[in-house]
Amino acid sequence: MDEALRKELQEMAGALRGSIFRTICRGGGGHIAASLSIVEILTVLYWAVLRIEPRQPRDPERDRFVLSKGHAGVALYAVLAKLGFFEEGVLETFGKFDTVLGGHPDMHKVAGVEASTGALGHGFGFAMGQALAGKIDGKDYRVFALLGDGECQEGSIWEAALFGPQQRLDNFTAIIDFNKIQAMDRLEEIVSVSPLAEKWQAFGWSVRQVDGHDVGQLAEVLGSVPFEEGRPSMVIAHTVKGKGISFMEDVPIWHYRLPSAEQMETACRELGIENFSREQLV
Ligand SMILES: Cc1ncc(C[n+]2csc(CCOP(=O)(O)OP(=O)(O)O)c2C)c(N)n1
Repeated sequence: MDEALRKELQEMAGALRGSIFRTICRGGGGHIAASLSIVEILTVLYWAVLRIEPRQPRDPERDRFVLSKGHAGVALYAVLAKLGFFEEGVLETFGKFDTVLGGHPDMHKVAGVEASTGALGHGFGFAMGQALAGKIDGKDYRVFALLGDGECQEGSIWEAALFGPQQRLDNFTAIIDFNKIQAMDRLEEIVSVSPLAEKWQAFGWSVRQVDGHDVGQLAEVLGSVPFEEGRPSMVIAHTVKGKGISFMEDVPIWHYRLPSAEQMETACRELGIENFSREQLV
């Protein structure tokens, strides 16, 4: 990848982490580690892959992105605000009464949100329906969906996993945020999904694995879909839950939690946030 582009994407990812942190702290809580896990994936999708126009969020020709792990909605809000789907100031209403920015995203309230998600296991099939509709209508838009690894325990995921290859949905790409943690514990301690790549291959998907925090790898892989004609693509992105804040990285307890004043200070220093205080943020 061109060095200038790599730097630009990494800087954007850094700015988004700052935005996520501020939004959640100001709002009094949120799925912080789950949101930090997917920052590079969203950055590369929105700034290097998706064919979208923020001023025309319902353009029938647009590419679609569905955040199937809807509990990480704040990461999506940070992206949509940065791109101008809505004013950045709206982020300050997160966690407040009557906000349009719920803990889980609502497609009827927030421009740029393609599906109301949060009940795990449903966004994936919904997105696949959009891909099927695109095929039926003879459109050339692509559909992308981002899933959690714990979300892959849902039965509905495997129903859709059967359907995509049968329908030859090569306009559809799924990405799994493979951080090896689900909510407050490790996948291997709850219900293992291993071996993940082999499972998707066996279901007829064309699978690639990447470092989910390496913008270069992500851009190369997501920019080359479909991997095979006639098959849906699956990108297994190896990530670290809580990425970017040292004391949150790979620590399950940070699924949904507000840092203490001291932790906030550390996090702000690491994220390059200036002029902070717990009083200001919360
Ligand atoms: C159908 C359903 N069951 C339970 C939940 C509660 N829940 C929210 S996040 C989460 C963990 C999901 O794990 P994973 O997909 O790995 O996401 P991550 O922990 O990596 O953010 C659970 C069980 C939910 N949102 N939907």
